[in-house]
Amino acid sequence: MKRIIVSVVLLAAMLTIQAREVPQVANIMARNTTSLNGKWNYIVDVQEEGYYDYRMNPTRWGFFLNAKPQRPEDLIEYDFDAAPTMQVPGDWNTQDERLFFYEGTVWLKRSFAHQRREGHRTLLYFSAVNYDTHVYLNGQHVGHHVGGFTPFNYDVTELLREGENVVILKVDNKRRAENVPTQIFDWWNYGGITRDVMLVDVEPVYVENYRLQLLSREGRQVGFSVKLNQAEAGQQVTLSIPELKIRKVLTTAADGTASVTMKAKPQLWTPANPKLYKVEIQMGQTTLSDEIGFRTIETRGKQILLNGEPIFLKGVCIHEEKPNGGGRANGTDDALQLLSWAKELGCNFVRLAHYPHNEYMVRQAERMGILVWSEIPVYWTIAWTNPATFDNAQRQLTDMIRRDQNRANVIIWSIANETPHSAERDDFLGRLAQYARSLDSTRLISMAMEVTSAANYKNRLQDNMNKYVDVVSFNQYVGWYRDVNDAPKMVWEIPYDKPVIISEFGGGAKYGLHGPKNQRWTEEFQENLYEQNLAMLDKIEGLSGTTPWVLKDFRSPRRVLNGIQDYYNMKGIFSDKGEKKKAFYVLKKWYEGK
Ligand code: GCB
Repeated sequence: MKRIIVSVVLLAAMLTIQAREVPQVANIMARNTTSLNGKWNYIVDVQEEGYYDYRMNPTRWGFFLNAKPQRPEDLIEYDFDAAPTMQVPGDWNTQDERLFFYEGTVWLKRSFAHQRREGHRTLLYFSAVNYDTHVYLNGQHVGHHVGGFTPFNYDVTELLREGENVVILKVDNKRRAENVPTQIFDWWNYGGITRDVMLVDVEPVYVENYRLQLLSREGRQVGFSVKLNQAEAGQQVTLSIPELKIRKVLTTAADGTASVTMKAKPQLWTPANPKLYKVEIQMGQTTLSDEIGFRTIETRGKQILLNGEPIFLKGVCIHEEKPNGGGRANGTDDALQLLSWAKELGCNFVRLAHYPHNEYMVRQAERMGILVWSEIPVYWTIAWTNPATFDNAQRQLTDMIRRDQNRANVIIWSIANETPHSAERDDFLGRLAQYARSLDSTRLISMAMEVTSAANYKNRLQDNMNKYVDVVSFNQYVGWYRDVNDAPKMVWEIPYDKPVIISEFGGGAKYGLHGPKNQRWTEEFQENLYEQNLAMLDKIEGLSGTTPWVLKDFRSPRRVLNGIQDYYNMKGIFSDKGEKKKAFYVLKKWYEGK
């Protein structure tokens, strides 16, 4: 009997010492955080012996225990503290040349000191880890997450110790058919903890997320809503926007939410005047600061209207990659570098391809007056009939929207890129589009489609997804995957009364390689391709924007031509080093006229 009681007590203790995943806390930059960035020890585990035993069953004695020999005769065949270190955030491919092409499991470990704060809770927050991640704290499994470009967090209060703590991640970036993205994609599969890691100090009841936006221009109606982490009634949340003389005290309902609509006359956010207001949201001892802009975005027939005025989106596609040799971009400096080039081109818009970029990028664009198309990596041949694949895509969509729903510059949520037509794909994407709209009905929904029929130079866009999108976008590669001389003969039929964005066009050139305009890979070839394409695009009825492919040359394992590509997709308007190719000037001039 005594043994049973002891076991029950032990079991109860084990059950309480647990961490759990909680919904993403928004506006991480304003939270009370302790950074866990810096040097992490890593062990490359090609056969995952730190996770599976020699019968391929998950082992209890895995690397997550961070075991150390206790006696001289003990056999432990790994030692994190003797292992090399890499910088976090950072991909592993560009930090260890042996890992340049590596796709598999790497274990990462870091120790940190912690002091408990009575009455507070602690979350362990990852801005993104690519791709499949198991998180352990002090030897305990905290959670498992899939998806490489969105934040996730765990309440680890009970697992934290006073003094030294050890966090260990098993990160696996193997490509798999059921993943999002799937097995094939035209960019580098950078693995690792690619964005910030931190501990977040919160009160037991905290503001999980909120939304503040202009509801209507005419009545100057501003809406604010807030959601707590718990269904707690009677909590007071105060919203202040000092410059607008707004101060509202809201009381939460039984479901832990509250909302209010108020009259306000803010200056509107525009690319020319990206006005942001200082906002404070206070509850209990905690105040969250933000900077928020007010604008409306809508469509009328084939026009996109920003603040009620038609706007032409002068854009460019961007991958989240650093210049000068690649590696995942992260942080304000990288964002500033990439976005300044887009500005130099004359852009007021960027397509952040092909996955949600880091939050610094979106916020920096907002400060610079650059509108954003944000997308999830539902790219090419997704496993349309696999329910887990759908759940994964839906989760990435949710986390992208939850993170950036207060950014005035984000105007388009895109749910897919160049997906092959089928009934299963239509079902998958249809559900995803409806879900996106249910989460956020205040932005436009789009996806990068393809033109499927092209007899006699007649290109007709036919896609069953047309009814789900607000903006009809499609990629076309006349001049690259088709003859450039076809351009003047092309006729484009887009049989939908919706605005049109050409979400990709372009072709490759090696910076500094010169020759006649019909010689592939020369700057002149790309220059001519841009001239022909821009003239052709000018004839498309309802054209509301373009995002040529792509701002700068970027690493891709699919681009193997020696001496020219060397594992770079060369369609950049800038080289990887930031040199301007001739096409830059053609596009810039065209944008000046728009
Ligand atoms: C596309 C894809 C993009 C590729 C590009 C290319 O259509 O959407 O991810 O990198 O073409 O260079 O072929």
